[in-house]
Amino acid sequence: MAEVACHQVCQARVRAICSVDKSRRGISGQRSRTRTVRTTPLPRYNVCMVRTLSGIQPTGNLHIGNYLGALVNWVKLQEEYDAYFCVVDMHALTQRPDPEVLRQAVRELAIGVLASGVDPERATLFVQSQVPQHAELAWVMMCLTPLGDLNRMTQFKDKSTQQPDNINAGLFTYPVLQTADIALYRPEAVPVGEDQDQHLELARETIRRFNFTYGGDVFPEPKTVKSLAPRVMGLDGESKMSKSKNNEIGLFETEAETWKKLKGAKTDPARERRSDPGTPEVCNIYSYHGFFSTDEQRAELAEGCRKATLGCVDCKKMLGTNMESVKGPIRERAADLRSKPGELDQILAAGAEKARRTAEETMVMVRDRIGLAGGK
Ligand code: AQP
Repeated sequence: MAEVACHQVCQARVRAICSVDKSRRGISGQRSRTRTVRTTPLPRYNVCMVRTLSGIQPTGNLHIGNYLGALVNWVKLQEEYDAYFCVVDMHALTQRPDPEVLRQAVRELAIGVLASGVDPERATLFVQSQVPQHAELAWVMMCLTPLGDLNRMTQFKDKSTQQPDNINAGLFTYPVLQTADIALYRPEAVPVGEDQDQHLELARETIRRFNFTYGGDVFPEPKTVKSLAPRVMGLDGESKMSKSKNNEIGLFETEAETWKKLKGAKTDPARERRSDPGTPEVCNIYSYHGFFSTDEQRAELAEGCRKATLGCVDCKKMLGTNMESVKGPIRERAADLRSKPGELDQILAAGAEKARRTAEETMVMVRDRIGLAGGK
């Protein structure tokens, strides 16, 4: 295919992937009202594939917010894109974790990503610290990022409140390292949850500034691929589900562990007694049904809630069962991967090798443009 025609096909594919197809089914196969990404499988190593990059922090146990907000998307994206998925352990340093805990968290996270369906034959899965070019490009991007832009980042303000005894410079410059993570692989599309919108906008601005300052053809300006579940709320119903907020349903939790959490979770406050009618749309538990239950089940639950013919416990039980049908197989695959540590090592080593090659190609161009040693 001629280069121009190939580029046009790629652009058309980005537009198709970024569009919404309401007719498809949700994660557990049921008809869903949530936004879904259209997928048209391509040959595995199509050179024309548009590149994408996304990362996840090894800061605790994966939860269903990470799964619905990021991993479900990744599994779809690997069919469409030349996908790079990264365990961002350098970002996790901003929380000053115990070294052994961090090492273990990296492995567990990689296991979770693979068990959720990311296929190392299709996507490149790697650990950020195995590609030193991330830190190198972060410094370049740091020198292009106005302090005022970083001052506006709401995540820094949130994290500073969460860890008042450890407000370090890494926490402040976190979005710059994230800009480098993205730019290094020159992706044309980046999937984000709502919590990352502001950081991606900053990354785009910094990339524009680099291109304007040093010449416009090093980095494409990545488009956003909206997540299927941009903001999954925590069990408290007050803030987004977060590893560090103790409001999560863990992806690897057993059915019994999940039930313990669901049992005590808040529902519509109007339903004090079983005979009190409620409003499903204001109930956090009902919002989870949106991801795990069928249209028919949701209609039945909504009617039962409004007419007070169905109690919150029954509603939670159905949710627990439906969640388990998604989480159970993931737990089994994770257990299998844990039993083969050598296989995980090989996957991560191969991923890192490929990521380093791509990253070095970028850095050769960058060093050349900005006047550092080591350009072409
Ligand atoms: N609640 C959520 N709803 C939808 N998407 C979410 N993501 C995280 N929480 C939700 C998406 O998961 C990906 C990886 O996130 P991360 O772990 O790297 O960082 P995070 O967003 O800061 O996640 P946590 O759980 O809140 O971690 P901590 O508490 O350590 O900061 C991203 O794509 C994110 O959008």
